[in-house]
Amino acid sequence: MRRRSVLTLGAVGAVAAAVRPSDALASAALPFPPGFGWGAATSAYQLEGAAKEDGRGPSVWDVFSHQPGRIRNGDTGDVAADHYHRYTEDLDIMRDLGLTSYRFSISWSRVLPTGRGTVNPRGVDFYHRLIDGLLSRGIAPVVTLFHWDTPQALQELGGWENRDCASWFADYAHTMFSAFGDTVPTWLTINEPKTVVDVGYTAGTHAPGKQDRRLANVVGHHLLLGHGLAVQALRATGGRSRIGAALSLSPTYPAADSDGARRQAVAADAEENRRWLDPLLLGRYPEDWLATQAADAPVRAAIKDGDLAIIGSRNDLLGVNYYGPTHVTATGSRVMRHPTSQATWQEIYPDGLFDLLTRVKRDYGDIPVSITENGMPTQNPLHDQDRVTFLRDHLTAAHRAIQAGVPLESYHLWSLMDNFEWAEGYTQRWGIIHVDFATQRRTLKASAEWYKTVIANNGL
Ligand code: GCO
Repeated sequence: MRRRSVLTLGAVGAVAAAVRPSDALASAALPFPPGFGWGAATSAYQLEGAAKEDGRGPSVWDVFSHQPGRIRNGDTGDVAADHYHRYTEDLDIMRDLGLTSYRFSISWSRVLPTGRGTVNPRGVDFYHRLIDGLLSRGIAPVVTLFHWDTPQALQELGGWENRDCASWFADYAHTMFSAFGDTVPTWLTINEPKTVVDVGYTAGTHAPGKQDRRLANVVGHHLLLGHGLAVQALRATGGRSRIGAALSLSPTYPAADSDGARRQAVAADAEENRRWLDPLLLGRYPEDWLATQAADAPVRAAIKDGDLAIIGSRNDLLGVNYYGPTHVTATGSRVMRHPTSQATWQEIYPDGLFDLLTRVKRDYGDIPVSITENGMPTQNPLHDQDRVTFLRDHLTAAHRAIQAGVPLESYHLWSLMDNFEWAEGYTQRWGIIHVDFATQRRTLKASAEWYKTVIANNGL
């Protein structure tokens, strides 16, 4: 059944290249709404390289990746996919794929080398060229302001542990809103604050490499505060751009048919999802999550009067990064119930995306949703049929969510091309474009050819 549908799509794709998208649309068995955004996502440190060029300052990831033992094989993002120099070629690849949306992030320390104060015009110019190159190819820029790369100069002042970082971030955001104005239709403030908290500050395997859960939760609050202040800064410009955050969300399920497991799944939902969604979209922390914080937990003191009104400033959209579900036993242990990928933390469960999207609508109303990341790594270099299956199954789930009334407006797979996968270095390839890191040669994988057809047909 699956094999057959791939073959059918392949045949349609060959024809679709020669016809207008509206003609092709009729041939999709699962058509997406007209104007649906077909995208791919990347982030600055993972893709750009040029770490020391044109006045860029270091970020926490430059420092962390150069510490011995932090990254597999001692890899760093110094060169990465060299996108800083090859962005024109990359823009042409995006156009040839037919992308209508591209999510990337701005390197804060490229535009503000010490995080605040003097702007680096050469850094700003790079993003002008990138944005103009997207617009001239009919691709809508979706721009993330913070994808984990805190300027090192600010880290030395405490980074996100310091409440002032929220204001530094809002000032940086304001500088970007002024520089790019309405050429950026969609801004995303913070990417996956959960990962900063859980991996950067608790496990310590991401920058800045701390292992302090209490401090981590303070960081989480300050990230949310920075988000809210940036939303307010955008509103103050009077521009037409929209703004939201990109959250990594994971539907939680009891791993057993017992009251204990069901209770633990609710607790895990508070930790995984509601502690981020509720402040952003409802202007409050969930009571059950707050109850897990000890009376002397520093996060309690970090939450000041008025913060939640700022954090809960109206968002125009919600960015959802979906990689898989969470299953919890009666004792609160996390267990896997579905196949994984080369990323051993990942559980592949497409129906979880349907559950997640319909849940957002049910509990948070009709806020427009963009899938800002979804994907898997595979060791198949070019013939990545496993990724094609993954993408098709998740897009099918997304389509079902749209049928159920979820205002889903766009989909960005992770990732446009192979890149620096954080602590895994270059050992995990997440792209639909293969990058030979020795030559920087780009080659379309089977998944890229497949996605091109999906886009041409505006559906599966
Ligand atoms: C994320 C990340 C990406 C990762 C991807 C795969 O926001 O988690 O944005 O940077 O590369 O998720 O792990």
